[in-house]
Amino acid sequence: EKALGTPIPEEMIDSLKQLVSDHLTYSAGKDKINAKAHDWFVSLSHVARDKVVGELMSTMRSYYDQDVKRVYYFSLEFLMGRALSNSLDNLGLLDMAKQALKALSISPDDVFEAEPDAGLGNGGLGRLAACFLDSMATLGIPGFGYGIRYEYGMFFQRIQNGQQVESPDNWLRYGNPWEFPRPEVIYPVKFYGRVVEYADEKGVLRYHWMDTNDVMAMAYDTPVPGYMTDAVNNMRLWSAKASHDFELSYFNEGNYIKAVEDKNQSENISKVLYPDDSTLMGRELRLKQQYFFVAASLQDILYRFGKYHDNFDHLPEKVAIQLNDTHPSIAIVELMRILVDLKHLDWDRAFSITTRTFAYTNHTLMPEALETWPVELLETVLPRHMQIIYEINHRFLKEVRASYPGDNELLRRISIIDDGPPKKVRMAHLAFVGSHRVNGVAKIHTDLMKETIFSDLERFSPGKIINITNGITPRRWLKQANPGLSSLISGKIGPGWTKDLALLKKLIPLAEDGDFRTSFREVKQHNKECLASFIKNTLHLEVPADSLFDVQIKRMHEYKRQLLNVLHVVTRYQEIISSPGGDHQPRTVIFSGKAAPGYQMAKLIIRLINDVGEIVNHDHRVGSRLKVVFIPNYSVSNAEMIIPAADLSEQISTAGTEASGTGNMKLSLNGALTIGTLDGANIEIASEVGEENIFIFGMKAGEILHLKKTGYRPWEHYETQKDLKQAIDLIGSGYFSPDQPTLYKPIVDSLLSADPFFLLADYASYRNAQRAVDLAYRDQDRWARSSILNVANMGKFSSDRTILQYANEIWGARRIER
Ligand code: DL6
Repeated sequence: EKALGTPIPEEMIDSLKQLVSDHLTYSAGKDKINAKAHDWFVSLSHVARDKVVGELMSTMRSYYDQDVKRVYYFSLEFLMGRALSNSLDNLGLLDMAKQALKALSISPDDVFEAEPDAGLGNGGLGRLAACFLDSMATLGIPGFGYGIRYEYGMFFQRIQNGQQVESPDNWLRYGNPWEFPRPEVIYPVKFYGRVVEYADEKGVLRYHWMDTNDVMAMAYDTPVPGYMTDAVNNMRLWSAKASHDFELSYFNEGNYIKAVEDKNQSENISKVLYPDDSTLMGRELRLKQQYFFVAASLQDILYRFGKYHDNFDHLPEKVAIQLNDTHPSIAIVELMRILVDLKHLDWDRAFSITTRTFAYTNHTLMPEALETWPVELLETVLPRHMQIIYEINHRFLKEVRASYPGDNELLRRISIIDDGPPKKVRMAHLAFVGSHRVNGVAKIHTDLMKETIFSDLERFSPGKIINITNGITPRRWLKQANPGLSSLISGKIGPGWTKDLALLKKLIPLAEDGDFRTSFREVKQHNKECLASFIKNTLHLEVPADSLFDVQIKRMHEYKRQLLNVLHVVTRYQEIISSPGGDHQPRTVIFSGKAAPGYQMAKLIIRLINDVGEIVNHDHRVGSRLKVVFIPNYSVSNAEMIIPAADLSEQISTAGTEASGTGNMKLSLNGALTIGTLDGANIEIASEVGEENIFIFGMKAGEILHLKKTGYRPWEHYETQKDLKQAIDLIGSGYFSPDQPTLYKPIVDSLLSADPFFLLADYASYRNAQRAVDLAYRDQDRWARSSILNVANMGKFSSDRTILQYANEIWGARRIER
C-alpha cells in the first residue's frame, strides 16, 4: 500500500490528467469548454474501469485455470450506491484522481456527486449483498452476484407539506459507465403454458413443459474490484427482452401498436424494484421477476460448469448458491426441473445434488414478510414447478411421518403447502428443505428462528440452522465515508485495519490519550459541521453543530419504533417549554428513511416527524436547544454523509423484531454511541464495546413474549406516566397539525388500544436511558473515550469476517491466490 502521506509524483498526476482528458474526448465525446460534472464523471469512470476490466478478465481466467469452486449470491436486491470513488479507492487511486481533477480545475466533489446511486434495493438486505460482494472480491473468494438490472431502482423520496412523495428513480437515464452489456449472453425464460406427460423410449414417465410464453434474459456485467488486490469479481444482472421484437401476427395484420405492446409487456419484468421490504404481496409480476432471474442465472451457471464437467454429481463441489432470503428460492425447484426433466437424472440423485448446492439465509421473523405464493398462481405461471413442489413436499412429509408417526398436527405445520384457504406454498419451508444449511443473521435472530418459525424443521433436521452474524465493509463505511477519522486512525495504527478490522483494537489504549481524544473530537466536529451545512443548504434549517446529533436512519417501520423517538422528542419539547431557564442539553434529532408507498401508518409517522419539526424548530422558546430534522431520500450516499456526523445511534426496535441491523454497526464504527434495545446485533455490539459504552434499555425478547401472552394493557402506562400522557395528548390534540386536528388520531388510537410494538411499555426505560445520554454527553472527554472504544471494538462486524464464515461453514469455498 502507498505509504501514508507520501506525496504523489507529479508525473503520475499528469498522466492521470491526460487519461481523463482523453476519455472526455473519446468516451464522453465532449469538449472541455462545455463539459459538465457528469461528463467528467463518465471520463474518470472510464479511466478506473479500464484498470478494473483487465483484472476482471485475468481473475476470471485464473478461476477457470484453477477450476475453483464458485459462489453465486442470488439476490433480488443489490444496493450498491455509487461506484466511482469506491473503485478508485480500491485501486489505490482515489487521492491521485482528486488531485488530477483539481489540476484540471474541476471540483472532485461535484464529479463524484454527479454519479447516481445504484439503488437496486430496499434496505438492509440489499446493502448486505453489496457489502458481501466487496468482501468476496477483497478476500479473493470467487463470488458472483446474480440479480435483476431494474430500470427503475428504489423510488426517490421528496417531502412536500411534511408528506412523503415518491417519484421514479430513472438511474440509467444518462447511461451507466460501469456496466458491460452482453447482448450475446442471453437465455430464454419460460412462463405459463402446460405440462404434458409422456413415456420415453425406456418407458420412464417424463414431463414436457410446452406452449409457453418466453422472455429473453440479457446479461449486464458490473465488475466488482476488491480492495488493494488484483482480484475483480463480477455482478451479473439480467434485463428482460422480448423474445421477438414484434409479434409478427399482429404486425402482419397491420396492428403495429399491438405488436409493440406485447414486446413492452415482456420487458416489464425488469422494469422496477418492488419498494416494499416487509409485506410481500403475492403479485404475479414479482413472482415472474423471481423466476426470471433464477432461471437465467442457473442456465448461465450450468453452461459455465459444463465447459469443464459432464457429471452433475460434481456440481456441489464446484458450485455453491446462496439464497438471499426466500426471494430466489424457486431456484431450488428450477434446478430439480433441469436435472430431472431435461438431464434425466433420477429424483433422489437430483435432490441430493440440489440440496448440497443451495443454502438459504433468513432475514426476518415478521410473519407478514415471510413469503407465500398461492398455489393457483404458481400453477398458472409455472405449472411444472408447482408439480415439482408437490413432489418435494410429498417425499419430505413421508420422511417426517416415518420419524413422527401419527403426528398429523406436525405434518400440517411443517408442510411446504399451507392448506389455506387459499392454498399456498410456504417459500421458507421450501428453502429450508431444499438447502443443506440455513442461517440467521445475528445470534438472537438465529435462536428465535429455532424457537419460533423453524422449530419443527429444526427438530427434524437438527444442526441445519447456524448463525452467521452480519457485517459491513470497512472500506465504504469508514475509510471512504469518513476520510478524517480514517486517516487519524491510520496515522496512529497504520492502514492494516482496512483489511483486518480486528486491528482497530490497537486504538483501545489511545482512548486514554488526551491528544488523541482531542483529534478524534475534532474530526467528529468537522463531520457535524459538514452535515449541518448540508441541512442548511438543502432544508434551509440551521442546526447547531455543537449540539448532540441524535440519529435514526433506516426504513420507516412500526417495529423500528421511530415513533418512540418522536414521543421522546415531544417530551423534551414540553420540558423546555415548561422550564425555559432549565439546563437542557441541546440536541439535533435527525431522521431519514423511506416508507413503502402503500404503508399508511409509516407515512403518517413521517408526516408527524416533519410536523413536530415544523413547530419545534420555529418555536423561539426552544431556540437551539432542540431541532428536529427529516433528511429526505435516505440512500447509500446520504448514509455515507450522515453516519460520520452522528453522536448517538438510535437502534430502538422492539426486542425480537429486528433480525440484525447493519446501520447499528456502521454508526458505532464511526464513533456514535448506541441507545438501543437488546435486539438483533445490538446485543453483540454491547458485548464487544462493553456495557459502559452503550445505552441499553427496554424489555428483553422473552419479556415481550411473556407480556404478549399474559395480556398487555398499554393504556395503564399512559394513565400512570405523566410525561408520556402529556406527549401523547399533545400529538392527539392537533397541536402539531393545527389545520387537521384529528390527523394523528390513528397513531394515538393505535398506541392506546393495541400498541403492537410495545412503545408505551418501553417508554419509561427509554426516557431514563436518554437522561443517561444527556448526562454522559456533558462530560465531553468521557464521551470521546466511549466513542473511541466503540470504534476500537467493532472488528467483529467487518463483512470480511462474515464472508469467511460463510466460506468455511457453508460454501466450502477457498481464497484464490493468483
Ligand atoms: O440481514 C440484513 C437485514 C437485517 O440487518 C435487518 O435486521 C432485517 O430487517 C433485513 N431484512 C429484510 C427483510 N426482507 N425480507 N424478506 O430486509 O435484513
